[in-house]
Amino acid sequence: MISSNLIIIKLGGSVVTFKEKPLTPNYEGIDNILKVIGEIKKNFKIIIVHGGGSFGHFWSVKYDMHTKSYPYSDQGVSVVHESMIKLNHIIIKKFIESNLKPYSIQPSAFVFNGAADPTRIHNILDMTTGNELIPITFGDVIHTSGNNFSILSGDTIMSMLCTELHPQFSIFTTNVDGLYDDMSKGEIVREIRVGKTDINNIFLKGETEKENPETSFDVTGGMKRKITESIQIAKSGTSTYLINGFHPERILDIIHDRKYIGTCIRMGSGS
Ligand code: IP8
Repeated sequence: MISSNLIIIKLGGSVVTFKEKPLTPNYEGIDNILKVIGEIKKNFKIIIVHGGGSFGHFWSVKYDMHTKSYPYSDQGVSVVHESMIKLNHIIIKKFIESNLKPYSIQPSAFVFNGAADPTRIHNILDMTTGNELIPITFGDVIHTSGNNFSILSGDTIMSMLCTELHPQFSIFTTNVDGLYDDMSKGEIVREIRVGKTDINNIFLKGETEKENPETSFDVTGGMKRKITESIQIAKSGTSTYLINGFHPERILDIIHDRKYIGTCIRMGSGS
């Protein structure tokens, strides 16, 4: 059953930071999205996930850490985690300044041994009921088992939350307008129907196109991971939208059922 007044939004690392400039937040990028979130808040419960951008990814590359569960260096684990706490703190402060009552949640509060705990996830939703809080979680390095840790992408967290909570809208913001089936023509795929659209070409482009800045300097898989997670979300009944976070008004276009620029990934049935 879809939760008709719930929206879960991923703030891409390439929107909230300057991805090619180590440890540099993009305050303007954050501010612009906040204005739109303020608008949405009038009618929706909101949960936010943000990515690592030039904070988490910068250090994950330096310490050679990836999504694979592995006994990475303790120093690397500490430093990557600290950088994500720092970025989260910057974003949380911005939300507070905008009177948007954020509540920061580390993913280790609801992910154990690499799997999400459904009860904890429902607790996150409960927090938004009857008050104005906006829970905000983020991609991070988390403990898996024994000495092992792994980088958990905010994209995977999106899928954990959405497949459990069934929001009306799941929206990924990135620094590109959507998915392209032909980068040279600059044409955006408006809709992918899971089970109907042949996604192989789109997958390959997302993985190999060097022109797509979202895919460089990224230990969690860039656009390809977004597609994989979006497909999981679509299969659970929620339509997912990939849009350009530097045009956050497109989120309003989507929720008001207006024409929008972006790619929608949804289940194959229907017209
Ligand atoms: O940017 C990655 O999260 P993502 C988090 O959402 C780290 O994939 C620590 C690199």
